Amino acid sequence: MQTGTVRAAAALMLIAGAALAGQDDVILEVTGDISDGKVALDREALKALPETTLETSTVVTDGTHSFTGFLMRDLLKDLGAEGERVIASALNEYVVEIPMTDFTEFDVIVAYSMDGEPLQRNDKGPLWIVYPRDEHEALQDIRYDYRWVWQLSRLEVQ
Ligand SMILES: Nc1nc2c(c(=O)[nH]1)N[C@H]1C(S)=C(S)[C@@H](COP(=O)(O)O)O[C@H]1N2
Ligand SMILES: [Mo]
Repeated sequence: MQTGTVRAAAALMLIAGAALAGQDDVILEVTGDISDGKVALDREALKALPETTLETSTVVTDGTHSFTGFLMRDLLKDLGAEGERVIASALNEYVVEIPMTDFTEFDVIVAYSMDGEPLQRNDKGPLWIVYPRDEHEALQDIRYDYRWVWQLSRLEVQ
């Protein structure tokens, strides 16, 4: 991937922001140890990242589902993130700390769709951190279940 794709999209958003207020809703804010200190990303900026799909079961749904989104490590690389951990926060005030190594060891995705349908705010959306739980026995553990943040709205790199 071309480094900086999301950063460029975020900069464009800032320029267009005033004119398009309300239309290009920010769905993810990233702060902390990243190149620009703080970025606000809308759906379009996130779609600039390579799309990836993951088939997995979850602890909160029946059967397996197909999740589409982008790799967490692609986003973090694009933003120039450097750190040991990411603090992920959700719309419902849920907060959890995730070690950076999760994203290098596993293909953890940030999903915006499930079974081809955009994730809705009232049902785990707009973004949901999804681990490839069926591919790795190590991930079938409560320690990782905590990190499947749904209604994800903010990442703080530390
Ligand atoms: N946004 C958000 N994500 C969350 C949570 C939450 O309360 N809010 N709970 C976490 C926990 S503690 C677990 S075990 C899994 C499954 O949560 P559940 O068993 O409460 O449904 O989702 C995780 N993601
Ligand atoms: Mo939990």
